[in-house]
Amino acid sequence: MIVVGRDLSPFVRRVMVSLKLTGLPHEQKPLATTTDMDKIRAINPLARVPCLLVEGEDQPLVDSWTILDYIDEQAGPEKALIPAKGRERRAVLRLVALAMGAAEKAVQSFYERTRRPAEKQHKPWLDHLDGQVAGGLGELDKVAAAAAAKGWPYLTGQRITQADVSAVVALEFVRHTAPYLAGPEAFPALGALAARLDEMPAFKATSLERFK
Ligand SMILES: N[C@@H](CCC(=O)N[C@@H](CS)C(=O)NCC(=O)O)C(=O)O
Repeated sequence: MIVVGRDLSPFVRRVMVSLKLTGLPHEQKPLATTTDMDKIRAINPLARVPCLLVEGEDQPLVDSWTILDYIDEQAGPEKALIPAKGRERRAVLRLVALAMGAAEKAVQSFYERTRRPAEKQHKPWLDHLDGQVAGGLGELDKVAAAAAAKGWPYLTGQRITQADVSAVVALEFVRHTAPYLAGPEAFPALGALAARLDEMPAFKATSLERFK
């Protein structure tokens, strides 16, 4: 399967990390929304990344949620990153939704600041977006602190889930695109989780360092 998009996108990066953690064979076509829009639109009518091209499937899969669902199905129940059912599943989904909500708002804030001329930017709207980013990351930080206090290595217990992947990817995207919101001191418990996960090959291979 081929992932379309660059790891700079938090949605693409969480797909790439998930593929690496589950060990499924994959390639990447690193098309950028800034320079390759026509090629991306030809694959996804929404003109967004990520998309997943799967041999034998009629259509590309679009949206990271859909792609992660496919990855978990292919990985099987032992390796799936989102638990199949029950409280465990809801706990993970809640954290993933917080992380992706923060990431979506961070992307909007980034587009406002980088794609709109300064005189057309609306400060109250930017502040609102940044407040939503800080709200999501702040809640994830509390969960990370509570997990650490229980001696858990990951946000929801002893094994890594999509909650950890999406939370760390969201934090690192915000650090990269809005350092004024998430400097090294901010969100310390989530930052400690990120520092540990960054040592894993799946996170190292997709690091945002190369976009600096
Ligand atoms: N909900 C989507 C969000 C995807 C998304 O917004 N991707 C951004 C890149 S970070 C994009 O392609 N933006 C181009 C645009 O919307 O113009 C997902 O989870 O895949």
